[in-house]
Amino acid sequence: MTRILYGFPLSGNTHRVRLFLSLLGLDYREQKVNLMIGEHRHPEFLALNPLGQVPVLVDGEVVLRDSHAIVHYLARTYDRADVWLPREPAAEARVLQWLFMDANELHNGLGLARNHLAFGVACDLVGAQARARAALRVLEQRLTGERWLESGRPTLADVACYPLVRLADQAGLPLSESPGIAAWLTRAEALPGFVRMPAWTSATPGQRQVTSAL
Ligand SMILES: N[C@@H](CCC(=O)N[C@@H](CS)C(=O)NCC(=O)O)C(=O)O
Repeated sequence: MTRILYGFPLSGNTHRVRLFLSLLGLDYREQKVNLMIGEHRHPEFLALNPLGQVPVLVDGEVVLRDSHAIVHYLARTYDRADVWLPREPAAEARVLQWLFMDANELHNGLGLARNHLAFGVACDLVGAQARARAALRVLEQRLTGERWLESGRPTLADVACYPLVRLADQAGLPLSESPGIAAWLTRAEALPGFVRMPAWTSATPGQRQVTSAL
């Protein structure tokens, strides 16, 4: 079966899916959609995702957009032991809480601040960083005494939140005063199948240069 991840190396949303595919040990091919030159607005890509955003996963006949929907699909389809996403409704919803927090509070905080500082995308930086700090406080509180976000073991909650939190320094919010989060990132990076986000080492014309620590 053909499995293709359409994504971009610097995209945290793409990395969420790349990371989970790797943690599940699934084979796939990655097709780069170069956001810097507008490939996400080409008709062929818009046919896959009319929103013009990466990532998109093509899994045989199934075509899905949105990293959070994609990782949910992958968990339900390929994680037969329900290790990453519990079946019991309340336990499942507790994991999903973190996916939605990533898509809302973390994206609108860390994500927008990073887009501004790293890629020059206009935003209210002060507001975005304030939202990011509030979300990071919640994470730090949770991870002070807990090794993982839910269920006492690695779940989709950790996979969902990892990429943007790992990029916090690019949002102007280094994690030096968040020891719980820092230790959690280290634990996540030791998981079997963990893959790093592709490093960004060179400047793109017109963009502020960021040398990723990843
Ligand atoms: N909610 C979506 C957000 C996807 C998204 O914002 N992708 C960015 C890259 S990280 C993108 O494609 N931006 C291009 C654009 O919006 O023009 C997800 O989780 O996948």
